[in-house]
Amino acid sequence: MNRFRALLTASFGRHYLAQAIHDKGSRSEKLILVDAPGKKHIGAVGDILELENTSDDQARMISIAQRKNLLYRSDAFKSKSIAANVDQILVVLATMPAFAPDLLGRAVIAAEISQIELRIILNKCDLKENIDFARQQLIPYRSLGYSVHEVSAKFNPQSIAELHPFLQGKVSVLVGQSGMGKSTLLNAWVPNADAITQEYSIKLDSGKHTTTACRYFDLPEWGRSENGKLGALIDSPGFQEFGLAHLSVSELQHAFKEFKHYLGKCRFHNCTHDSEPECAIQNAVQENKISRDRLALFKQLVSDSKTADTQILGITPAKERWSTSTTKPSKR
Ligand SMILES: Nc1nc2c(ncn2[C@@H]2O[C@H](COP(=O)(O)OP(=O)(O)O)[C@@H](O)[C@H]2O)c(=O)[nH]1
Ligand SMILES: [Mg+2]
Ligand SMILES: [Zn+2]
Repeated sequence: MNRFRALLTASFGRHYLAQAIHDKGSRSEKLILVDAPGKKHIGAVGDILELENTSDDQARMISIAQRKNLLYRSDAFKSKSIAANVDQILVVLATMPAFAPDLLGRAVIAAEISQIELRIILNKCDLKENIDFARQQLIPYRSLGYSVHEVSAKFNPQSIAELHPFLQGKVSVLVGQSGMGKSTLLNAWVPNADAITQEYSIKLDSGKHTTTACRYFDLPEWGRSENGKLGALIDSPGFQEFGLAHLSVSELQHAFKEFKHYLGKCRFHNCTHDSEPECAIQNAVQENKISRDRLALFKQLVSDSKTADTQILGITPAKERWSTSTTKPSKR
């Protein structure tokens, strides 16, 4: 039996494609259909697999190498893996249509929990009339230290090229609501992205157009870092919900960077920073040291987390959610 290592480069539900990894680290162009038996073998784009050939272009999944991290979406009953082993999250926002600040806030928390670098890309900056409003919404994030890159994927190639250094040698995952310009950005950075998408689609589902697939794209030569590693982009389906319901209250409050200084200083040690007296976090909001919106997001996430605990008992059907973790998703 011929066993070999491969990179999982496309996923559509439980259907996976992989490409063999050669000894020197380069990859075969041939797409292999992966048969993943059992629930133990839930893969994600970016996973390193051990495969065993069953035919010329098909293989069985033997194992998944230990992950650095994992981005997945989940509801109360199941979770769907999206991307593994990523170096950074690129949150794609647009001036028009206006982006959902709640999704950005959640993406930032997800990145903090998994210790993944995050960059905010504000696209469609050619639409000047909406730019000030968008910038205003990003002020809290800029002051927390997150990089914001203003670009126009469609009309300003220079603005896109300026991001090359930040993509070199890294595996970046694009996340965002649909309509923000994710595909336009991907095409600007990876000129043959459409052709590759087509190949993945044909192999995955015999030509049906799957917009819900996750796909891995190598960057062109400019994406190579000084030590020779070629960067990549992972495209994920657009989302409207970014659920973090699996996080505990303790995990949540540590993921809000600006809370750090105040934790442990509330009157009650189990303070939920909601309406308790002498709460250091609420006081900091009063003094404009913490943004009101960020505390509101924290409360919402705590509430989501409690609702999910109820949903696990099967009381209410849950909506689909997005989340990240450093481990495999549980049944939740
Ligand atoms: N004005 C403007 N429109 C853009 C820009 N980038 C993308 N678009 C348009 O926004 C729409 C959505 O873009 P698309 O890349 O499909 O978004 P996705 O759903 O996030 O993949 C399309 O009509 C694009 O032509 C930009 O920089 N400026
Ligand atoms: Mg798209
Ligand atoms: Zn408090």
